[in-house]
Amino acid sequence: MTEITAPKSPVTAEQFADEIREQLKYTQGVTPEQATAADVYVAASKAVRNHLADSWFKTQSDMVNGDTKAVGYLSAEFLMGKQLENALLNAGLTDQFDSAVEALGFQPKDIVDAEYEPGLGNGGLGRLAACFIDSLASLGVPAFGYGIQYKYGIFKQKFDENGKQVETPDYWLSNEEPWGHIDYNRDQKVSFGGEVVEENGKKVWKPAWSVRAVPVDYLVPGYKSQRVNTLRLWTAKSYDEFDLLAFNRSEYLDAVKPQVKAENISKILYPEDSTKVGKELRLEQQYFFVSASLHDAIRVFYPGEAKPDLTTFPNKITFQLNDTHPVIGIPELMRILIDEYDYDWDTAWGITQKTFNYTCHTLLPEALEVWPSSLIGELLPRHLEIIEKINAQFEAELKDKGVADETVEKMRIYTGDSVRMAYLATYGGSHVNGVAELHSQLLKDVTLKDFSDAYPDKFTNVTNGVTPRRFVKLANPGLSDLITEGLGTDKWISDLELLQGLVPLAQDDEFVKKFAAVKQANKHSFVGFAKDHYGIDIDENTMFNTMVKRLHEYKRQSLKILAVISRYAGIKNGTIAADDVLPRTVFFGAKAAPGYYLAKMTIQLINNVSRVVNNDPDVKGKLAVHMLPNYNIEMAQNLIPATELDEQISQAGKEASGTGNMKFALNGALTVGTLDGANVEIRERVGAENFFLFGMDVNEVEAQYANGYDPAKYYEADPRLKQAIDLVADGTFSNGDRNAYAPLVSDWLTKDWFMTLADFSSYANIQAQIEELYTHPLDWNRKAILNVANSGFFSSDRSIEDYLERIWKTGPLA
Ligand code: OAK
Repeated sequence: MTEITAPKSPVTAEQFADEIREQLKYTQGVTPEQATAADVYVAASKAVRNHLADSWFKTQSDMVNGDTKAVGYLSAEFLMGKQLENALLNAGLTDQFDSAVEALGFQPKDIVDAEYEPGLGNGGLGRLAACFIDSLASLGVPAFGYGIQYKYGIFKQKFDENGKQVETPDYWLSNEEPWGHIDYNRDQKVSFGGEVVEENGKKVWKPAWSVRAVPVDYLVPGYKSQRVNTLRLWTAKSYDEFDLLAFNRSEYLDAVKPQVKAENISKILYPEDSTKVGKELRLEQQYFFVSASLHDAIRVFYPGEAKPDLTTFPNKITFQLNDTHPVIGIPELMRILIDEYDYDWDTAWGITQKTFNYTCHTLLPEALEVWPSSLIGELLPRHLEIIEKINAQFEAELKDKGVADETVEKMRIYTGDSVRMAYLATYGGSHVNGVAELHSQLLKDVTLKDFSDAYPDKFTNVTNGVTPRRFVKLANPGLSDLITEGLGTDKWISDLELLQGLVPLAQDDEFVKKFAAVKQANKHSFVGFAKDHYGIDIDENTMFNTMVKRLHEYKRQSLKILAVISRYAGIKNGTIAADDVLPRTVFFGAKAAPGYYLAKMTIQLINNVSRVVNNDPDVKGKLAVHMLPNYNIEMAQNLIPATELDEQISQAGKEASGTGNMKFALNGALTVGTLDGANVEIRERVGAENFFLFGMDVNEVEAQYANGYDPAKYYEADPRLKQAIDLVADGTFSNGDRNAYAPLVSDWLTKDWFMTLADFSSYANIQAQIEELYTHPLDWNRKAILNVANSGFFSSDRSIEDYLERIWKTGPLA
């Protein structure tokens, strides 16, 4: 990692306290005596931001003046989590902050907790983007994250009295937000609609309406790197003030219509995750942020140049397309080059193809975006023409390569009716990557097979990672101190492979006991967190068993809840002997897309199983189930370090990677999981004997599909499964109402697309092995330590290094 000296200004705790006081007085307008925790949070955040400013300016000028290529990470989502604690850590100001706020009469934790978590992402894809920009800055690589500053983030989840998910809006900007800096002077115009005409032999787009894209800049400090990058999130503003004539006619709603239409673009994050969405507003959002970002990059790298030499553009910046959401950037860059800067098609294509790379984050066909041509034609008529031409060129190229006509037909980017964004991205960029070995292999073998046959060199893998700063150092201070003690250094925070040095300590009983004590302390603090946040009582002397992630059928929360029901029934009817029952607390956390019927019903079922189980004296002290509302980054940071057994139980071949799996392993949980996504690599690294594997692998799943899968067969074959499903069907978890879960039960018995039933027996059987090990705490904790020690590979720093080497071909600033 590059060490860069200056311009960081060291500060004492006293000076930092004065800076906070100053912010309170002169920007907040309160005296230190009047200040609340929320005031101090805002003041301290602004003080930290001020400390980062010089490094930020220096990073920008080094980037523009140096010859290191920058990275532009184009992503519709950045799920950042709370900022203050992370910024303090990375800026090296944690100790000063702690003393300063104490001097002001506050507890540091209360100040940090006063921050409202920004939820500008749905799940894995958005959180990965946040980990990546942390790692880019920490490695000293100049980078921009480009996205949207949604006014409303991912919905807040509550449960009604029947256990159903209720979504409430997340207006995260309702209080002062000290991190984003709105920059009205670096706005961009983004246009839509209208028509394309020919003028002097040139195509000219005459748009019908435009919005003003205004950047809101967030500083992204690297950990001990002295580099501060930029996360630039665009907000949409109207060019039209309200229509005074309409207003005077008392047509109040009409008067503000244009303004509302423009500002709607950045109003709300689509709450879908790996599910189908195809809405006009979403395409508007995508084009809005991508067009603004490309123009912004040209402005940044060719300041003041009216006729810049854009053939050098790919040497200045490489754009990573975070899934298909920003793929409209490919025709947009073509349009900019041809229409705005007069390049010919071939030159423009050369530049464009060199500029972009595409990461695919899914294996679900329905999550690969396909837009109706009619919609693109209406909203972006010039782009549709360009896409048609790209497609024609592509088909010709394939034919030249000798690809068979029927294969060319299957590969078309533009079918006449629709545009396949994943295909456009694959052809329009230099590289395509999946996010774990297995996923990248399946992309080549199945999802994008024809493309991989035609362009084998484009395809590569970059296994995901997570930032050790947020997910170990901040989330798990107890474990962090123990690791530092064990290794004799804290360098692991920026070089996570050093965790390997813990391997021998897994044989040192004293170390193992300390490790176990840290886990117990984390469980204890989670009990307090859960009491404060959810009002629930948890027994910390039970095994903490967690499944947190988005709710999706392929992730198979159903499998977990059916196993819980089976266990409940087994304890109640004595098939599981009382002495054999290992006390467990099962935690679920999951948001379902608001329109995803079966996913929402699964949440309702979990809540009602929880109600019945937790109130049944027969299982008291043996089994408890909690569906924790509103799973978010804060909950992850508290629950993951307290977890002993993690569930990664998706159907093999469906989870692209998973990143929760990495967070749990790094925090010393053991995993029960299938051979799916990055589980495969985690198991390889931590050792098969330290991972609870069950279920079918990809080939077995494929064979089942091919042979005509029949779930009912499995229902009949395993009495535990039959009993669990019967209890759902007979009203046990719905106050006797046999219809409540009928759609879910019927889906299990007749369709079960993700083969929950087929994997049930294997999953239920492995529980005995898990529990046996748990009754030997030293052995369990040895394995947990080996999980930590061998998971250094799953740092997002390593992922970024792989991107630099395999795709971006650039590196840190000098
Ligand atoms: C969201 C929308 C469309 C396509 C994919 C996603 C998504 O969130 N995918 C997830 O990305 C993560 C980061 O790569 C992976 O770890 C998850 O497996 C994947 O589901």
